[in-house]
Amino acid sequence: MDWKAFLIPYSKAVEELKVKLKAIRKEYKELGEYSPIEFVTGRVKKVSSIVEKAENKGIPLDYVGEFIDDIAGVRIMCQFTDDIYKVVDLIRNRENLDLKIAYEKDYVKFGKKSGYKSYHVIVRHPVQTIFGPKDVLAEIQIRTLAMNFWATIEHSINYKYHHNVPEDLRDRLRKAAVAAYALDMEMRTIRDEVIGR
Ligand code: 0O2
Ligand code: 0O2
Repeated sequence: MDWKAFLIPYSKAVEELKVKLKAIRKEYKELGEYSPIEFVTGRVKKVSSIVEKAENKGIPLDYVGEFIDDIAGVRIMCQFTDDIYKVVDLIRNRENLDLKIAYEKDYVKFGKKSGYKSYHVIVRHPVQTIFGPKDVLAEIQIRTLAMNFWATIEHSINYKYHHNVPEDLRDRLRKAAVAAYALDMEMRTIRDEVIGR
């Protein structure tokens, strides 16, 4: 497998999506309005992680482009939980214009067992290559700063323990996720009260 060539369209998709999403933030700022997007990051999945995920899911390497949807990954951070849904609507408004939505996963309303919360929109984003056009699957994760704080630390703990985090730590992480969500709710209430004053 020529990974270098395989990953070129994915890296283009990440760069292009980042530019487009950052442009949305810029537009709000230029209009002097509040932006539901705080900041945007992106990455192409490491080859070792692609291979590991393919092995775990029983996906032949020739099919990873079709069955692993987060080889191209973009992450949007928001200040408040309601911003997440505003951003989802902004993405939905682009349907059939410069992307197609493959499916969505609402881990904000329905958090994962680990405590993970985030909204995932899996899109097909067209990129132009020297071999012609290619539709690339990309995962857009939308989360609050508190959800990002939790997910970033949980991810590194998972990595440290090679995905075998002891039950007591997993339990504490679940409790920390509840605390992070409570913080999101409290910040939203404070914001609403400040606006109402
Ligand atoms: P600016 O001028 O800082 O606003 P890139 O290639 O740099 O566009 P990349 O490599 O995908 O982006 O991700 P990176 O470098 O981790 O971070 C992307 C953007 O998010 C950078 O801004 C960071 O400054 C910003 N960022 C990262 N963490 C935080 C954070 O905790 N809070 C805030 N507000 N911003 C953060 P840019 O795009 O380089 O531009
Ligand atoms: P990485 O290292 O971030 O690239 P599925 O078959 O749909 O149940 P899948 O394909 O893993 O499983 O999809 P899912 O669960 O929607 O997760 C996709 C991505 O969401 C993950 O990619 C993570 O980035 C993030 N994610 C999901 N669950 C968790 C969690 O419990 N903790 C943290 N920190 N992140 C999570 P990867 O490939 O797992 O990892």
